[in-house]
Amino acid sequence: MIPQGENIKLTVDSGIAILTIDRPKALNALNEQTLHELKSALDWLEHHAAGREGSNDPSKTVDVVIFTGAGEKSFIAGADILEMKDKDYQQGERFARFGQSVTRAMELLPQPIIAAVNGFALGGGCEFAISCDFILASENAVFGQPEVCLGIIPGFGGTTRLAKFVGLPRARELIYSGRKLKAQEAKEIGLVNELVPLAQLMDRAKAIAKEIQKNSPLAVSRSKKIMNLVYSMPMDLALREEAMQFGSIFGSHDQREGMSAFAEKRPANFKGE
Ligand code: DAK
Repeated sequence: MIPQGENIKLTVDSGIAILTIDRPKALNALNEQTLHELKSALDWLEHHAAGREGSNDPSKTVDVVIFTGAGEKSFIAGADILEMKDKDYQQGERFARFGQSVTRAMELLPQPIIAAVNGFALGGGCEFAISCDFILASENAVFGQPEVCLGIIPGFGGTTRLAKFVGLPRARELIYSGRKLKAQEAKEIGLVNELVPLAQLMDRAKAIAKEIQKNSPLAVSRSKKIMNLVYSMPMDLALREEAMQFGSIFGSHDQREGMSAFAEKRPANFKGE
């Protein structure tokens, strides 16, 4: 069964999953319950990647995930400030560690995740967006890391990941100032890949997902893995890993099929194996 939660909705259609944070009363802010529900949904998605054991039911195999917020105003308005405000040192650290494990699970998910940012992506919301593979945003989107305005620091990976999107000097400026930036500026500085009117956001995200879906799921997930490794490894080790992964994909069904299809001038039939 596809997992659902009080604050999370997960649907799967033709290999494209839509994972929605749905907590309208708090502009989709992430409380602990929502983080737990999100983690369960990610576990399920991981087990339903093409070629995984347990993914035998093709109607539930997932090639690409679209991650969004419910409604027209907010993607995720951050971690839940009201739930966080009375935490002590240990509770704060535990909360940050759990949130980090969820954002890390997103990076490690075999399938690409497209963030479809439909409004406020503040604090933890921005951190969840940058834990996706790339960001598509609506014209009303607003990004920011306003934690310092609340007397805290980014706790779900923002101090490490934001720089990967916008470069270290700009990440510093955004985190130290806590200022909010509108969608257009987010696009100009490379945080967002593409801007679309809100009404077209999900259609555009699905169109990109379909483009990705035409390719070998095995090759796409390996590419994702290597691109994330580059950030956690010295360059020489990352290149060695790339060469090993490149080599190990030879002999797979998808490699043989993709190259035979090219030679035979026909479309490839990939299996993710
Ligand atoms: N948490 C809880 N409730 C929130 C919320 C949030 N982050 N954001 C909005 N809400 C709630 C509001 O309290 C309000 O509830 P009611 O009063 O109706 O009950 C409802 O959502 C609607 O919000 P507003 O009335 O404020 O709506 P506006 O359109 O006027 O303003 C806004 C929208 C997004 C500009 C405003 O709500 C706002 O500034 N929200 C807070 C945004 C923010 O500062 N986000 C960053 C949160 S800090 C860490 C772990 C994680 C993190 C840090 C450390 N460790 C433990 C170390 C991450 C931190 C954050 O994400």
